Amino acid sequence: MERTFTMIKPDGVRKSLIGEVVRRYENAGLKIIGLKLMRLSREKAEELYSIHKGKPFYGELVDFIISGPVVPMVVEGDNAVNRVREIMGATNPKEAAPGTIRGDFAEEISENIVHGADSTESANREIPVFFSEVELVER
Ligand code: IDP
Ligand code: MG
Repeated sequence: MERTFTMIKPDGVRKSLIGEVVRRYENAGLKIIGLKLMRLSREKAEELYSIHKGKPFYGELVDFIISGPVVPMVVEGDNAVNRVREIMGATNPKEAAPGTIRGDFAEEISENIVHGADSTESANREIPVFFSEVELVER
């Protein structure tokens, strides 16, 4: 059993895709064990995206992720990290396959609906940025 961190970005919330994203994870047999709706502080946004600091798109990325409410989630299941990444689709929506979240609902790389941890190491770093252990539910 593996845990991963995933988050609906402000564009996904704005487009009323909260239910759609959750449904796709649940339909794949993944379990939501933590979920909330919140607005990120700049500090939390910079912590989430610390590995991108210095890249040309970093400032735009942080400004965007704090531009509206987001839905951070912890998802559990066999191979959860890779399966969530597959359901999300490629980072650039222009390269994302139809049937993936980004392929179906996003147009621009800067607004691609969802975030997902890219490894178990990233998941283990990102989960505590958003959830304390008591907020994660055994089920
Ligand atoms: P990921 O979200 O698929 O893991 P990363 O490479 O980790 O992709 O980049 C984090 C986020 O930064 C992406 O989801 C995307 O929104 C944004 N991003 C990545 N590359 C670019 C770019 O070249 N221009 C603008 N935004 C970018
Ligand atoms: Mg990433």
